[in-house]
Amino acid sequence: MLSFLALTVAFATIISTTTAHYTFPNLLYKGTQYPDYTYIRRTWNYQNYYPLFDLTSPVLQCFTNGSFPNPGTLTVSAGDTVGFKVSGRIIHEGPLLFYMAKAGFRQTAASMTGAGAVWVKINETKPVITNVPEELELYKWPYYNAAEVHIQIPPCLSTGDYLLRVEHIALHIAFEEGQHEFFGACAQLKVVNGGNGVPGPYTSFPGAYSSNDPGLFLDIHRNWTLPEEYEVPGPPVWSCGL
Ligand SMILES: [Cu+2]
Repeated sequence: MLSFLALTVAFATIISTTTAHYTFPNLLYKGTQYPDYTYIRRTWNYQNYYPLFDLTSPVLQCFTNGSFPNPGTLTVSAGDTVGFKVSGRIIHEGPLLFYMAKAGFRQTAASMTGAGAVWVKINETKPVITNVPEELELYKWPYYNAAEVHIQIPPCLSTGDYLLRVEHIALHIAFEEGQHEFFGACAQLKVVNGGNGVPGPYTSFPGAYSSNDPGLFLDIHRNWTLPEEYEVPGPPVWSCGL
């Protein structure tokens, strides 16, 4: 009886670990939700939804490992908004980030790897302070519990092929060094009607983050009195200055 109980508890733990995690399998554009891994590279965890912990891994580039089918490339205009549907919901606390990388000479969105200093951060979200008295926490992560996330392609971005990288960093157990959980994916886009923006600074994956970054190694539950000063890891955001 005892062993049956132990087995049941172990099984329940496995189930909750799996269902607690999330991927970004569906692109959303102009009211259409595309099928799984259409225009989005199939991620290493597409079946088990595991978090990535290793900040030194090239898997961090696009959350792919080994080969994956070419998902195709979607044509969008600079300034358009695209989204990612979440498998389930983002049920961990932490920042949401977006990066873009432009295909180099003789590369396309489909052929580029995402290696090297090619990435520019185009958006990041910090926690926000709430003053609602009934809230247990004094702050909220804007994308906590989100079922989809959206990003505007910078209106001044130059025309060309790009990878658009979404990333959510879960910090609920980040009080232990190295216990940040990374989730994300890359969409393959052809950006048309672009502008003359000059993006930067550029960063690389791996390389953008280290395990003792103040935004990756902290206790968000206790002794954290100034969430508005939370430092989102990685380079500063580039925008068109609009
Ligand atoms: Cu987790």
